[in-house]
Amino acid sequence: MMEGHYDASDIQVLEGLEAVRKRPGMYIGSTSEVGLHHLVWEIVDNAIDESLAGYCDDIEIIVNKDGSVTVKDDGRGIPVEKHAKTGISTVETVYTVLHAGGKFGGGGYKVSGGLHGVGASVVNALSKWVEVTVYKNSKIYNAKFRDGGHIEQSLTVIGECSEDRTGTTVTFMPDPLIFKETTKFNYETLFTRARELAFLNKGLRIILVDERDDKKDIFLYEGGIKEYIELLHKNKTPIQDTIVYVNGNEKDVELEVALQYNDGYNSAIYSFVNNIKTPEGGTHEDGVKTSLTRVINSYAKANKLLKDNEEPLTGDDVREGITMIISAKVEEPQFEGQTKTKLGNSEVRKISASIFSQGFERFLLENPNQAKIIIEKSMTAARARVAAKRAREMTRRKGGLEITNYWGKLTDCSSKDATISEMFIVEGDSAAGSAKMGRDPITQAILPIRGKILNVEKARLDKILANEEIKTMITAIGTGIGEEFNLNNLRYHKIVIMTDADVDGSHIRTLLLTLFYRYFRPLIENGHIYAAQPPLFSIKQGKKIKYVLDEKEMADYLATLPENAKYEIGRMKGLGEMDPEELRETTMGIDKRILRQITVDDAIVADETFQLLMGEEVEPRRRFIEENALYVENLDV
Ligand code: 1YM
Repeated sequence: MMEGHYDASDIQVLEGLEAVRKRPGMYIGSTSEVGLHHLVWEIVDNAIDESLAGYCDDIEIIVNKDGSVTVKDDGRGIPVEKHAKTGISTVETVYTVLHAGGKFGGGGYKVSGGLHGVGASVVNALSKWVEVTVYKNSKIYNAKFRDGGHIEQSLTVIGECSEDRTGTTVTFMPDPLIFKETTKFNYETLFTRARELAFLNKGLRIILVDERDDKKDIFLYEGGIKEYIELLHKNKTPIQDTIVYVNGNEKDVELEVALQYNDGYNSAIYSFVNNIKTPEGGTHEDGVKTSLTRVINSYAKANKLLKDNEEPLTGDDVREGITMIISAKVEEPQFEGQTKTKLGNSEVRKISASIFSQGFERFLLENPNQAKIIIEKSMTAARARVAAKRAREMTRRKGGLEITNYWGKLTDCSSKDATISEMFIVEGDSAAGSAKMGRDPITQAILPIRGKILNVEKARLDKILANEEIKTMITAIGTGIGEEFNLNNLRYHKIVIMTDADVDGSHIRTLLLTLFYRYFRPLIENGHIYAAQPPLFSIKQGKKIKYVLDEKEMADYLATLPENAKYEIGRMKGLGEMDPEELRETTMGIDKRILRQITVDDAIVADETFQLLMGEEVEPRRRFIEENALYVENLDV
């Protein structure tokens, strides 16, 4: 706008307003139905500013029979004296000079959507006619404008009123030359925004009247946004019996937050700056969200609800099921983003976080039961998140594998050092029992696998993946599978398949190798998969026992003995019949055991075998299994 002195000649004034008529979209967004309704809010904004300044309690919005709209307030009334710069009354100046915010009045009062009456001249520019009436100084003042802001009647005293009667009444008729689509106001649209404004400005009464068909609504919320939450939760199931309400003031920023959790999983956050919706969020919203996460985490830790070794709750965790309204009042808001509905003022982030933290911390301390409900909700969300992630990791592979955080029958080792940790996948409960007792509990984990898996021989791999023990195994390995595979998350550098050297044993081994080959191939490629080799024979000489894997090894060993040596040959029982000592001595103890490291070639053979296993013919299947049973070769070091 022009600086310095200028007189308010009609010509000059109209130059400004003509600009608005030429490009209405620049001032009210569009000339559609949405733009039309902006006219109402521009005028209402001035009344709301007056209420924020503390001078107005009632605002009335009336849609008149002729289609015009009247907005009334009981504030101080727009100043009527001659304006120093324009030489005409302030009322006429406000309505005819296209001015920037803060140029009029004393400043220092809160601004709502429209900046300091800025919108009034825009409304005038886009109206067929406007009439402004001011009640002030026991007088009634009136000014009239026509066809985009031409002064029809300068501000004139048209009557008297009682001393305590003050306020401003504005009536305008939208210009059909501008609003070509429609000039008809929609009651529903007015209703929704009027109610929202009443929620956002507690204690302010907004009356909405439609003279076209006798409708009237009165909005007055002493609880403000707290009552808004109640409304939003009307058809939901809140899990708290109170609504969290925080408000405060810091360095020209005023913040109000109300929130409540429901039993759902979505989060509904509505944020506002100076009564304007900020669907793109911004610094006020960021500050509150960050502080919500931080305060909940520190409360959960301080109260031992969250252990030190547990992962902190994420923002999504603490926002699950939340309904929250954030309303900030900022002196000079900077709007950014695609639709200019994102608050950019960086200082607001810290201030919002600080105000909200203080109030919310206090709420949690004063309401431990509510705090517990909130923390539990967040922790459940965290658990669900972890489970969902695993499920996602699994299901991303073909075949719908579902997995929850499933540790099943795993007896884990106590070491968290993967490089020294081993997991034994053991066939049969009794063998697993011995293995548990014979193991080194620090480095060796035991996962029992029942023969029941055998029944899935005709099942597709994805069915096998749904098997409880397999699920546990996948969880225990920790890497995820398929695309999600991450070797860094491997929990055991040795995964040992420990099965009997019989048909069932080789069947299980085949199945597991196929699984590793298809879904965990890097584990094989990096040498993490082993087969345990329980010995077939024992050679006893007095107290000394030598275990050998097969006949050939036995023959080799016996050849080393003197001719007159006395010994006793025993045939080893199945894994399930060994006692813990035997198992440790022969198969598990790292000093004596023999492990066969599985190669990719082994796995390919197993995979082919698996294909065959899925075939219909029984005999070749059985033969194949027996022929492909894995034999002892490599000595583990
Ligand atoms: C129905 C619309 O415009 N009310 C209204 C507007 C103003 C004031 C009071 C007001 C403001 C100030 C001092 C001030 C406006 N004044 C101006 C300006 N209702 C409606 N009610 N006294 C009264 O800001 O200091 C612009 S709007 F600029 F003239 F002060």
